Amino acid sequence: ELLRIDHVGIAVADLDEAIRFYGETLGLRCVHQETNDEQGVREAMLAVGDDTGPRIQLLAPLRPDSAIAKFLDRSGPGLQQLAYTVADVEAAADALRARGLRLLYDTPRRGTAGSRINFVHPKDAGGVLVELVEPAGVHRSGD
Ligand code: V0V
Repeated sequence: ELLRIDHVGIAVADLDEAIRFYGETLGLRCVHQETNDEQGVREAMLAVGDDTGPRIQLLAPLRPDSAIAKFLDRSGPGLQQLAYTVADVEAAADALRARGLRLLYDTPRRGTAGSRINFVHPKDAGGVLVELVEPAGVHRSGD
């Protein structure tokens, strides 16, 4: 069901400063930037090496009541989520619900670059916020 690691999300206070740090010190290239109002984030996707593997997603808060702002308040900057690519986010969420895990949303929401996303509650996944990502443009029956 999980096809590969899509990205690893890192909470940062200042997106531009973090993009600079990752570029100058680690040589990661920013390949996409977006504001997601519903999620309360400004985010950037960074390519590693030849960009054939998982990306790094930098997540900065838009608002003090957002998930990333709460995370920064509690834990400071650092790893916030692990995201897996799936072919069908509804099917993947249903399968995990059937195994007793709590999904955060009843129906998928919009993620980066037109993807459809849902999350497993970190308390049901060994302390890891697990994201399911169905990339834009994958075929879905019924569309
Ligand atoms: C909270 N907890 C975490 C955690 N956030 N544990 C591991 N990783 C995290 N990221 C722990 C927290 O320490 C508490 O543990 C417990 O979960 C419950 O905390 P809570 O206070 O009830 O819940 P909140 O208000 O901190 O919310 C946590 C959740 C929230 C996960 C429900 O962050 C959420 O809705 N996240 C999903 C949306 C999101 O993260 N959006 C930003 C990325 P103790 O103290 O009880 O032991 S947007 C994105 O990824 C996009 C756009 C994309 O990929 O395309």
